[in-house]
Amino acid sequence: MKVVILGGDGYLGWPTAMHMAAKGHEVHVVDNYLRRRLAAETRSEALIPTGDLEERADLFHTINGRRIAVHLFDCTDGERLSALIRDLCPDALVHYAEQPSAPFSMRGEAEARLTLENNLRSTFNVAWAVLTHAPDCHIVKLGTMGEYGTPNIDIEEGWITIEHKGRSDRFLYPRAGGSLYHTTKIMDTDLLSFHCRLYGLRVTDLMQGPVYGLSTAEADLHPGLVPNFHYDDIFGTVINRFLVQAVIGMPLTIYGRGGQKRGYINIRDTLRCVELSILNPAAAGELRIFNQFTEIFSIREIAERVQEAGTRLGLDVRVQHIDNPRRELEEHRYVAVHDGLLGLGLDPHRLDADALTAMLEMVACHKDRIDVGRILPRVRWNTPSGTP
Ligand code: USQ
Repeated sequence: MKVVILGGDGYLGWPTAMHMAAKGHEVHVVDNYLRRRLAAETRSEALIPTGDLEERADLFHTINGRRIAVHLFDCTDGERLSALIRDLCPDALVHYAEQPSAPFSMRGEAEARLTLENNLRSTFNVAWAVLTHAPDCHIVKLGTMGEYGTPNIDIEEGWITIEHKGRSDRFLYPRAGGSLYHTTKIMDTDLLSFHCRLYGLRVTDLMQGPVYGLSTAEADLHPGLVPNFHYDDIFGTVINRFLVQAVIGMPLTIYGRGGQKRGYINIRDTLRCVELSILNPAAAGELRIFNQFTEIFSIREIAERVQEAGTRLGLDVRVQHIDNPRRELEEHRYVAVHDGLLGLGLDPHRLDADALTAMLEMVACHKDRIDVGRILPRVRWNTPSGTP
């Protein structure tokens, strides 16, 4: 298949590109290095420096023999994106080209505006480029479990049938984003839903939970192929942050009471989910939604597991509840269906002691690069300016 990956330089974009290329697909990546720029501006660079896309694609070619084509432009530029889709006419397009950080989007007006404009424009441009030049192309869009919020009823897989005054109909499941970033993802889903209903676009929207890990089959081939592993408060996700904290002997930062539950997924499973979605496309006119996570944990449970694994390695891992910089429920129900991808053949990796120990060992190899100054929360949700 011919696959275009937008946001191909990202934590998930680059590993997805290698995974799909290694499976024999023709892969094209697009990126404008927005996340690298934002990370540099907020002192949030990844733990392990990575080469730019051209360097990584060359390295991958030398090691694996397969080429990944690199296109450097901004997906908010509709003309550039349309021209690429017209020239390539891909079978599938994976859309990761978004500002991915909830804390960044809550930092202040400029960051909120950038998140809103970048995410919605890129999604709108994707819909139009595909409709105009490759209407059969299957769009695989990265959404987030955070679109649903933390409702007091079971979370269905994207859609819910509602009975009202003796009649029933099927609707998108109610959404309630906890940050502006999450809200842009809700708006993306609505945009795609509209274009599916009216013009027959085929879309799979993947509602993914926080991802963890830095090992994939291809990334493990060479240190220069590693994903952009962030551990700071802005771009780092919680498990990756806890691994780093454990390695440097800093107490694990549980925000508030730590009863916040989310659905987590190993980066290896993310790649498989995207591959399974591509191999089993949505029908024309269908907005298919999968909940992309494998296990649900509270923050307290994650901290306990990291502590256990760290103790195995002789680390002194402590846990500290700190003031929650976010506005979120700290104790709540979280029951979410996630059958779709399992039905397509996903065989999940578990967050067990062996997995955590292996990740701690990998992080420990880069201990000298860890900057303690970027770990504690620097953004607060409680004022529109993001300041404490
Ligand atoms: N948390 C802590 N301590 C920390 C960091 C986070 O207790 O040091 C808590 C947060 O308060 C939150 C939970 O961990 O309750 C998850 O936070 P996170 O930073 O791992 O994830 P989040 O900001 O929600 O965003 C990440 C990705 C985003 C993706 C989302 C999926 O950055 O792109 O959409 O996970 S979800 O969380 O399901 O919405």
